[in-house]
Amino acid sequence: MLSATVFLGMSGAIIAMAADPAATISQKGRNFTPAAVTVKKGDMVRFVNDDFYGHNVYSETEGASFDIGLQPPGEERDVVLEKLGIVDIRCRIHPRMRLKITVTE
Ligand SMILES: [Cu+2]
Repeated sequence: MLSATVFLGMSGAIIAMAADPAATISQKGRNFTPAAVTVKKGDMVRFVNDDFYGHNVYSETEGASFDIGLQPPGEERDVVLEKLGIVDIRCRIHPRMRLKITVTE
């Protein structure tokens, strides 16, 4: 009985993590596609690496900084944006990659 409860709890966590993203950004050909997107505060943004090499998405925007680390080809990473305004997003490996996310109420 106890193990069943634990199992259900874990299932709940997995379902929460698998929530649908408000926006999905593809990284392909050393570009973010789309290069600009608008989401609501608290929305999840999914980054997908559709290239044959790694990327490292990050932001140094004040109050919205994050770094998802080295992302191998084919992997997905999710980020929740909580700060209103424009979040400037780049890739540590490819400095010319630029993405602008506008977070609204
Ligand atoms: Cu990159």
